[in-house]
Amino acid sequence: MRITLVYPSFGTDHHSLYFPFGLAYVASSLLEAGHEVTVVDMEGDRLSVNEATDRIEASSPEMVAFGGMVTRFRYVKELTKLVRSRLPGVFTTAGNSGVSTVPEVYLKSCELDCVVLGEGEITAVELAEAVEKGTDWKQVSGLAWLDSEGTLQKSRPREPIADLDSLPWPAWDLFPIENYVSSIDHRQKTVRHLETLASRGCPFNCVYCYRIYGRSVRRRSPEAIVTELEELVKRYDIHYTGFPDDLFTSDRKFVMEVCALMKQKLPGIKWSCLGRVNTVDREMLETMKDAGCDWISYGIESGSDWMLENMRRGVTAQQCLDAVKLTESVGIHAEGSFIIGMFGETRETVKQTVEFCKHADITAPMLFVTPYPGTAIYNTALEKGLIDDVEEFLMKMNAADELLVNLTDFSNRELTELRDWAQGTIGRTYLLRKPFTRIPSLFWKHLKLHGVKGLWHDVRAFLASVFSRG
Ligand code: B12
Ligand code: SF4
Repeated sequence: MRITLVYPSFGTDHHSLYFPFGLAYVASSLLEAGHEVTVVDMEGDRLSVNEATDRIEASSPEMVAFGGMVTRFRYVKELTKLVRSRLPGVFTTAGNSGVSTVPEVYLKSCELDCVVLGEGEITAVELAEAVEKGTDWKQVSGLAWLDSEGTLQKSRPREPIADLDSLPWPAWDLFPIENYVSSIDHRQKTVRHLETLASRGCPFNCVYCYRIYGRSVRRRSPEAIVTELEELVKRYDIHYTGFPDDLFTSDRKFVMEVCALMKQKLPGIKWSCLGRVNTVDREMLETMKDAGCDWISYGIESGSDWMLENMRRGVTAQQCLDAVKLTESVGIHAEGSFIIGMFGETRETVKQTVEFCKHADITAPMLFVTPYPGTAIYNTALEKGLIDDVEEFLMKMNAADELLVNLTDFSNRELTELRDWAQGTIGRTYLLRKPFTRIPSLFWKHLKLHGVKGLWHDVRAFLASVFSRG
């Protein structure tokens, strides 16, 4: 069957590219099942909606399937309508975190015959087979659709894939892979890079987080991970990699095994991962460093114990500080991410976050808390009537640098001012500690990433920190 997979655009003016692993895994499973698969990658090829629609049409598909996280809803909406008008008989579906959390909104607003809930590889293959053979696709597990009355219907839930090593490697070559490999990486560095997925799931329970793979963690074998990385080196000459799992460091033994094998088989390769402050220790970090790890991003989120408790983080600000210092002390760069505007946020808690960053000597963008569908705070926001119209909310989503839903007692203006002040103060303190190296390096990074707009953003944040009050 001819199937076209569509990766909707990221929707920002950034210059780095993130490879869509989910869609690439679905693509390789469909290929393995014998289908003819085309990818229309709006992100990797920088396509406009019209260009993407032309390419979809030119691929003469019998089925079109859309990926993209919840922030790309508006593209799925627009594209599915265009596809339906140009290719009326084609079967349309979509997968990923958006459709898995708010399937009804997607099905009502977009031209989709059904959506794939959760892990997509096996469901997509069974769905394609049913559509191709003309059998009743509603019998396939892991799907949702609207019945003739417009009511949401779901088939049986799909069982998680027990053995991740059984999956074929992502179908990198169906995508404009060279654009990804040579793009600026997430550290804003220019180095040939491509990441790999080591595990699915996270055992923790933070209230702002949605885990498509749930709380029980499935891991690939270290051998399979390293063999895949060796292939990436051979095929694409990568020098840098990473593990964009929910949480790479959730199991110490696993991390140690992966590191031992990477050290042995991939000596020159450097890498990064997402970490959690209560899952690392000195020996583990030293082993990671020894195996090439040079960057860990910790979700710190707040410097206030009260806010961390509100977020069900299960860690204290002191633990966060210790982990950042420990990581830096073994020679790995520690990056922190921060959010502002959680239920219960006050001027005092924001000041604690600013103080935290001063002590930790780190800077990071401070993003507005957004109650993404599927999270505990989304349900609370709905209950409190803070989201009137879910579709409108999805249409506005982007990268959380805009305030979409205010969960605090501040007015929108107060919260935005507070964010600008905190962001600016954190950045200014960080830069002025080593002005001759840090200022030029930050400006250069932002210029590379966002052009002149990025620089202007920096200058504004700096001025805000000087002139606004905390
Ligand atoms: C890497 C990553 C990113 C990368 C980009 C990834 C990309 N290429 O799109 C970066 C760092 C840029 C990023 C940014 C953001 N991210 Co992000 N990100 C992730 C992360 C950690 C891994 C994604 C991944 O590759 N997973 C592995 C693959 C294999 O899984 P998958 O993508 O879910 O795909 C499977 C299924 O979804 C399904 N599927 C997927 N696509 C398709 C398509 C079809 C046709 C079918 C049938 C099935 C299907 O099958 C796949 C295989 O099983 C996830 C967490 C996670 N573990 O998923 C968060 C996550 C997706 N991100 C999230 C968020 C909130 C964001 C941001 C909004 C954060 C922010 N505040 O700015 C931004 C959005 C920016 C934007 N403009 O859109 C949330 C989404 C929440 C939600 N309810 O939807 C997640 C779930 C994190 C979380 N735990 O809350 N992110
Ligand atoms: S934020 Fe990180 S640690 Fe918390 S539940 Fe999500 S993936 Fe796990």
